[in-house]
Amino acid sequence: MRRPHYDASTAACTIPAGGTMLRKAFLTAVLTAAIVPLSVFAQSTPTVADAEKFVKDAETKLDDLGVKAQRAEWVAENFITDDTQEIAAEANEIANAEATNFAKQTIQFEKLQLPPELARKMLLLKLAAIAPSNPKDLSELTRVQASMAADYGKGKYCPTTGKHAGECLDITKIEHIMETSTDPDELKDLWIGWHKVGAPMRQRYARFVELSNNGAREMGWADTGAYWRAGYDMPPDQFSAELERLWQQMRPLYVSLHTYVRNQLVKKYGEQAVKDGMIRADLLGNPWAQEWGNIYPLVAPPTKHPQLDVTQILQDRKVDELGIVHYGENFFKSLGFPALPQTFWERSLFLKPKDRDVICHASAWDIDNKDDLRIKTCLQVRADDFVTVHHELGHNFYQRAYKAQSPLFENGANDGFHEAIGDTIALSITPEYLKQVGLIDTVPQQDDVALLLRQALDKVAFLPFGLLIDQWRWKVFNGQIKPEDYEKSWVQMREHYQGVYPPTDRTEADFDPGAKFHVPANVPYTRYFLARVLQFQFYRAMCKEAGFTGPLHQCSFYNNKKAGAKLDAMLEMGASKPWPEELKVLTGEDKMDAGAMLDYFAPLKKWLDEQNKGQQAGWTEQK
Ligand code: X8Z
Ligand code: ZN
Repeated sequence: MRRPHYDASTAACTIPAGGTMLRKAFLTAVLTAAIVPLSVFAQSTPTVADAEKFVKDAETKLDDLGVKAQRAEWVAENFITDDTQEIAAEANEIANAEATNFAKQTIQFEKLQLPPELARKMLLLKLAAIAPSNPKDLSELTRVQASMAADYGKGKYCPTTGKHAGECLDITKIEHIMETSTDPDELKDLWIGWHKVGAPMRQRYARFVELSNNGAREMGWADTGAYWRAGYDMPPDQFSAELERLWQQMRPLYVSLHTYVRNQLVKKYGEQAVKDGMIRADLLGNPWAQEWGNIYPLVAPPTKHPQLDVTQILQDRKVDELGIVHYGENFFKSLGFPALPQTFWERSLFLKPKDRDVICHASAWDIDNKDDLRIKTCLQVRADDFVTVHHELGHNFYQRAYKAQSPLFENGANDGFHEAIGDTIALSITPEYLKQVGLIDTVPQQDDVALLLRQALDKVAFLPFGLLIDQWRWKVFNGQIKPEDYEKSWVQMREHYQGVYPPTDRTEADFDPGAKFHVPANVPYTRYFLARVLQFQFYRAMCKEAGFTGPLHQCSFYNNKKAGAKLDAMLEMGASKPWPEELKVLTGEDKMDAGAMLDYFAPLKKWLDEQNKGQQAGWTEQK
């Protein structure tokens, strides 16, 4: 059972309105009257046959109704109006209520010894949703969520001075300017301007937290964060410890990169780029400082062999936005996956419409849980979008690979898996690959350090960001962070994990978390942290399957059917088994391990540490 995803299906990014009250896209449009009374099996002790029937009914109903809600959501995100929001909110509300009702009923079967497959379905059903049972609360929760998501989608900054005075810039335009601008005043202005989108959400977010927690508690979870952490086939505390273990494995690499980039930025911008060893957040080529690849030209090592510039190559070859999607599809086909259905090309949204607001944040959908695959993006011809298209298609090909599973298993092994598939493929976009597909004529002499630095700016720089969003939200949900400290704690966590600071003083009138899509859209974020780790594990395994023996970062498994088959073997399992078992199918390992990522970047780490010699690494946080 999927849900709209922000790209991912079900498990992947989920959508605003119904949002992540529902773990899957079980949206339904069914009437409350159809809900089975909780006491249905209360009179007699239920049997395994009762459990089977119960699960089957739930799957049928939720899957069927989910499709309707997905359609409503698709329209709402493609045409943001009060009416479409309301229609989607209604559908999501019914779906959530229904799924929660089924989840609650699973308790009746807890004492039964069920066969493994049925037991897993029961577990997944229990994790399906956390809608509050009070209809007034549910209605308010759904609408608060929908309105925050819509406000984000409609968000614009209209500068009154400077180069863009008189224009109104949406996030796609702001990202685009911040990608290449090296004017610190312009960058600061855009950063501040975009972050204004968050402030009006502040109170609604606090209310959302309250209502969402009510739902979670009714279901027996300590709070919404605990519910989120329960989806990883291990006790929630163990999951937190796993994250910490992975982060500690990679933190030294991050600190080395941070130190190097900081020094280069000081050379470029002077002391205004740093404070107590931290980097000013607007100078990193991205509104959230989450990926830094765009500032590669500012930090590039001196080399005779300049790094390939994918944006330039695409533009030179006159590849348009749709062309980028064809390159993505072609890669999957080269691995043995069948072509996307014709409807994908007819029904997807590839470009930002000129005449209306849409939710531009890239997402992948599987509207009918069968073949109605789509993506929704506002593509531009640039390197970032080349990778994003592979990312999105990874969701679509995963969805299709597990479509033969029964509805509760139509999902990723966990949400980090769903986020990692397309990125795994994109790691194979090497210079050799670009030549193979005719985007360059000859493979230039390569400087490994340059290539790895370009990759690290996106992949490694992202790690603390990928971690901190939910570290913040988990504390918000469990009450350790109170509404009156939302902004202060956010700034502190950005400093603590990333070592970046805002270009201007922030106060509790601000709400910077609201300026990052996944917060108003209520999409959990730890999945992206996991995906950064997993994609290197998947990639290493596929390279091995393809018989590649050189340095990991030079591997491309393009055109390798054996590697494709190995990947498919895991994808088609969907959520039918605990993720460690599925990881084993592809990699032979049953633990998440940052070792593959560290191997990949090993030559860079050595080089960075040489460059950083004599420099003070790290930073001092403000208290
Ligand atoms: O949201 C996404 C995808 C959709 S699941 C475009 N990503 C995260 C982000 O943009 O913040 C992919 C990388 C991280
Ligand atoms: Zn995604």
